[in-house]
Amino acid sequence: ASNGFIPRSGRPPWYTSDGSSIRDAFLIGIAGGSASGKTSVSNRIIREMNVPWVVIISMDSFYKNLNQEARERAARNEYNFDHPDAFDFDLLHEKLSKLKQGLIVDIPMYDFTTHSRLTTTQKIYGASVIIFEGIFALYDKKVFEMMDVRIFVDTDDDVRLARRLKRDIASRGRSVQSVLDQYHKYVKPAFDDYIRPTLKNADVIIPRGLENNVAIDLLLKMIKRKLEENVSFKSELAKLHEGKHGLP
Ligand code: UZR
Ligand code: MG
Repeated sequence: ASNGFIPRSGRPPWYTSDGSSIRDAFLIGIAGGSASGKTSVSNRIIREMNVPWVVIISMDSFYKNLNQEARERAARNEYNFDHPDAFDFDLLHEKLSKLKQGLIVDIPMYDFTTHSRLTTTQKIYGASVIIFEGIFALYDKKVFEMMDVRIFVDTDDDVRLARRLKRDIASRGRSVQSVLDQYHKYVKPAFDDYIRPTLKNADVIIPRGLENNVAIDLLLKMIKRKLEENVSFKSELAKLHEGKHGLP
């Protein structure tokens, strides 16, 4: 995609000097139940790929802004944050499409204490690899069809519940009772009804999450190979079509 001139400070290697993009960013989706290890797997991929311009975007950024009535329900634990309706998939699609074209994008920032979008955003200046992680990463067709690799982290329910208990008590100031209540009321039904079925949209399933070194090593090799193929294919194309623009 040629986007005309894009002002930027420093440019990824696949931009020509006039600011046009000669290849799309590589988009990896990582889905899985709550506390399955999506964030940890994403961080490990980023660390081990060791390529510049790699970003993680979390589904949490795309929670809908709640109105007063919904905010009151949320305060009473009567709002379902584990349901697909809680997310703004149109906005998500718009932002990921732009990132895929290498454009600068403002990602919303969500404040879970007020259940609303902050006025500030996170600016992302074109990435070569975008990892999008979240419980519904593989739920919306127009979103998952954009992805180059679709991953589902498949961790046992009991392991996930144990982790969720620890995490919410340690970092979200919750009680055992409230975590269990939320788990039975929202988290478990959402997993069974909406999240687990997205396993069929995955290219790769990682059993046991971050503990699975063999699967993660295979995945890293595959991503690296795909990236190399993509770079060389697109650079050949670019040379053919533009003559003067080679990749560095
Ligand atoms: P993961 N969630 C929170 O409780 N607080 C936050 O600040 C962000 C997310 C919950 C969310 C969902 N539901 O169950 C889960 N609520 O985290 C998804 N309320 O996040 O995939 O990291 O477990
Ligand atoms: Mg997470």
